[in-house]
Amino acid sequence: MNLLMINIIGLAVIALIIYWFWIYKPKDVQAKDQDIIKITVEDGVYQPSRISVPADTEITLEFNRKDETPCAEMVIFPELDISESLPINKTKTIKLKKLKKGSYQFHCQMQMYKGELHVV
Ligand SMILES: [Cu+2]
Repeated sequence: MNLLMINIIGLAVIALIIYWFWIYKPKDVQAKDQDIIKITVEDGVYQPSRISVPADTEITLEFNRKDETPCAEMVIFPELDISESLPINKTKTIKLKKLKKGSYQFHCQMQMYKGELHVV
């Protein structure tokens, strides 16, 4: 493999990383009052990772962790004082209180997994 090829591959990898971390924005999933939103924890992403919630409604999140790496073990909602460990291949239910308008992040302890609640 010559040097030019290596450079091109290197640039492609950098472009992919930039796309993944800064440009790629999945669409919001719309939740209604009393909805249960199932979130799969796998391959470095929460699926779905962006959830739109009407203000003053109560929804429940059900996390299903498939990623066995310790990275995925915790889910933390810093603004909501929620910090829960996620068992592997089991459902972890987190019932959210009524929220005021705003954005609330959730992530694993290293912030590799990231998600956001949009309360509107
Ligand atoms: Cu992590």
